[in-house]
Amino acid sequence: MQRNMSIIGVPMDLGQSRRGVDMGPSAIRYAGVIETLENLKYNIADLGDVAVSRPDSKDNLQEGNLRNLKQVFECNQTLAEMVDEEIAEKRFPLVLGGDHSIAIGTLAGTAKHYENLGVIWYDAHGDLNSGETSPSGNIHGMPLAVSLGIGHEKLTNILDYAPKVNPENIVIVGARSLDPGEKVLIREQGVTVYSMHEIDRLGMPQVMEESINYLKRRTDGVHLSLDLDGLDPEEAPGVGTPVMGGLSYRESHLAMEMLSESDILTSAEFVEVNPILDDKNKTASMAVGLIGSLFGEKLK
Ligand code: 6HN
Ligand code: MN
Ligand code: MN
Ligand code: MN
Repeated sequence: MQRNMSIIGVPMDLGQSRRGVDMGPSAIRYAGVIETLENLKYNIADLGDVAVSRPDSKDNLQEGNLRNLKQVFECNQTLAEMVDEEIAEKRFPLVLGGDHSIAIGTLAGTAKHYENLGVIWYDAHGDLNSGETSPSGNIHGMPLAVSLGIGHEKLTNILDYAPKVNPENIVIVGARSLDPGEKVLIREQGVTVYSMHEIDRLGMPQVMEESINYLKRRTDGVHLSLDLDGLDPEEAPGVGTPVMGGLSYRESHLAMEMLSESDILTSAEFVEVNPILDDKNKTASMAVGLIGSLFGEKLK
């Protein structure tokens, strides 16, 4: 794993409807992410937060079925350029959200650098909607579809290329709330999904082993996009779209430890931490605990 790492905060809350997730990067920094990584001997450059513009009342808030498209696009464009530059300078990008719409920018900046980027999407949701299939109009439910080239052209074409990712290089882990259009897309495009059903049947060790081996065989870089709502909301309450019956903190730690051992990751992001809905910064602290395991913290 690359020892030089850049942290990029993205205080974005316009990709969904509940305020507070814009404070996610602060909460994760407050919970000690930099200290944790420095103790693990990474050279950290904290690049601060990407600017997110506010929609004013004159703006057309909804284009098609996409809420705040203009602001989400602008922020992701900037994020994509930053991620691109960090990778070009051989620094590992660690992006802190913010709602999951920011994966649009992270993946745009990342996928340029690989022939065949793999993606692990750790989430209760598939985030595979488009304006046509979305039940909410919230762009945080769309970033994975956007990376496949499906969705509004402004979003799919960031950095002037599309698609970013091959659907067969995507593995979703923890899904338990998929919309009808997302299920169709998963079948049609050959996305691999370990839903809670498979995780219950096989256990996390086998799920991660299969995922890692699969991606190792067919990709030349792997991005982890970890949505904290993949965890069970009883344990990680500080998220905007909680779904019961999720992954435990322990299972998630194991997943991170196995990823760390595999050494396949080339970029990562942790998203959807909402401190307003949290219980004493517990969810942000979990994010930092998981980041520690992901980057090599050992229990003994
Ligand atoms: N997330 N599938 C729902 C929608 O509105 O499209 C929920 C999306 C949640 C997105 O958690 O990042
Ligand atoms: Mn998500
Ligand atoms: Mn590529
Ligand atoms: Mn989610």
